[in-house]
Amino acid sequence: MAPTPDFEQMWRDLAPVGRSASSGGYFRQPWTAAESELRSWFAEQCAARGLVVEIDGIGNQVAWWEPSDPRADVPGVLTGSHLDSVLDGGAYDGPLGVASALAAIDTLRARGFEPGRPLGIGVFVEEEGSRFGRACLGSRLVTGATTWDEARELRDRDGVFLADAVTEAGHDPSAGLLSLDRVGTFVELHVEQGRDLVDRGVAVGLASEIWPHGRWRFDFAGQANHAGTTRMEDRRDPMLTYAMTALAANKQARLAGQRATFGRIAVEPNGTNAVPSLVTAWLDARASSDAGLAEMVEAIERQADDRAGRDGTSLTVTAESVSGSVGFDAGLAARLAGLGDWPVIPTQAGHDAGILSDAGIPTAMVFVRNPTGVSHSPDEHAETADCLSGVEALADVLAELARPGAPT
Ligand code: HGY
Ligand code: MN
Ligand code: MN
Repeated sequence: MAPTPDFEQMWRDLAPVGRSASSGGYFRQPWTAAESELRSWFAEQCAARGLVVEIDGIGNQVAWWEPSDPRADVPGVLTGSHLDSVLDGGAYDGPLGVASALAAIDTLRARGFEPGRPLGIGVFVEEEGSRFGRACLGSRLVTGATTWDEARELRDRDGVFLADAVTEAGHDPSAGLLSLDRVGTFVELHVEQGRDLVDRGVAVGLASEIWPHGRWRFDFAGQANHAGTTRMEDRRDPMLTYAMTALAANKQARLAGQRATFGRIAVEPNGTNAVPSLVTAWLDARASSDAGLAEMVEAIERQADDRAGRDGTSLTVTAESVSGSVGFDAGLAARLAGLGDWPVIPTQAGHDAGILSDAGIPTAMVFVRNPTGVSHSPDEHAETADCLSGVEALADVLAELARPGAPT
């Protein structure tokens, strides 16, 4: 086999794909040219390593390193992550887990490791939900948490149906979805999206849990009118109701020690000299418990409703993507943490690992230090030395899970 690119070369090869010349951020939305280029890159890297790549009807991929002993067709170990990004996102969120998985297999081979069970790398599409609004859409479809009949009706900001975007990108949804039947354990390496590891002064950690989180669409309807001739007391201005709701959400989150963000808004008709008729805003809310999340969202909705009553506007709230709390397999986390004395820490970020864990697959996450904690931003960063420590840690984890005779 020809020499395969090491981690740093893979990272250099990925750097320009979908990168904005102005912001330096990434636009790797699913079923677009940039993300398709990454999907091809992954298939090439797997082929170069003799891994048999499978792609499903919507673009999810899995590649397996088969044990030389055919009797070892026992539940396999899957690692991997996603290649799509948020709008103007960072380089590491997603691709670090995929490049590290490829590099970890190279490391295991360099160590002379022979897997005692199938060892695979998976890449799930639309993890960010940045185009069709449903987080972890690829892994939800594969696990059945979302059905294709429901998902196909999702539309992006341009009104394109999911089914059309998938087929226009060259996939055939009727070909079906990946099967996870062979997967006994899933491990996702991910850049930490927070400051826990950097504050502890360590390069690698494991995940204990994912906070429950979700996305709610708030439609504030008012009355379009002239920005100049309409007296202030005669207005039914949905922008006002939205603005007060954004303030209320921020206050609720701060008071409760949770997280709430309105990061996306659409205004109709979006004219400078007109009171809007409609303001649509999306709330991203996250909390340390399912009850806390429900309580906070209810409080925000209640205050928005009250304000709408005073503004003469109306409000409709629609839950678009909700993910319950995830507690990763504690025994698995403890067993793996012992490999490197790694801390086991919570995260407020959603991951495909959470979806597979919800589907009953014992799952772990390996975090790599993020020196600033910044993520979902062109400023997202991880030091090369820490990325390489992550590769070594992932190789240790995969060796522990896939070695001959490893307990399932
Ligand atoms: O939004 C999230 O929690 C994750 O980064 N997809
Ligand atoms: Mn991610
Ligand atoms: Mn993300």
